[in-house]
Amino acid sequence: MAASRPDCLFCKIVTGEVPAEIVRKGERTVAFRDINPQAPTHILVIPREHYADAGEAARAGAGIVDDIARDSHEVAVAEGIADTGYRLVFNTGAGAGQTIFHVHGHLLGGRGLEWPPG
Ligand code: DGP
Repeated sequence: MAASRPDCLFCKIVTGEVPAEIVRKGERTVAFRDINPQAPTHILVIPREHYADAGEAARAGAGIVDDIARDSHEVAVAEGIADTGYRLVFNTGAGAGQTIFHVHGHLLGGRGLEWPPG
């Protein structure tokens, strides 16, 4: 883990170097709308500090995954999708579709969500 990585797109969103539609700034996380939404509500919730993926964040033992889950729920309430149901997804590893290696929870809602996901 590094506090910030100069070559990381999501670290640059945290610092404001790269613009994003930010919906929540927390002490330990930042939430912003996904540039390529897969649902009416599609928000990415990321820690301010750099961890490559959910496994690395969990192993750090700093409560990062808890922070993401808690703050995602808060965003879901604010977005009005907590009552109808939402999905919080961590693509972990390239084989699972992870393309940005700064851990992020995908908060998806606002439509019916099928199971299993593709
Ligand atoms: P993943 O494939 O799980 O690593 O998800 C990465 C997500 O990041 C993907 O849904 C698209 C989103 N994304 C990529 N570049 C940007 C960007 O510059 N701004 C925003 N807001 N989202 C981005």
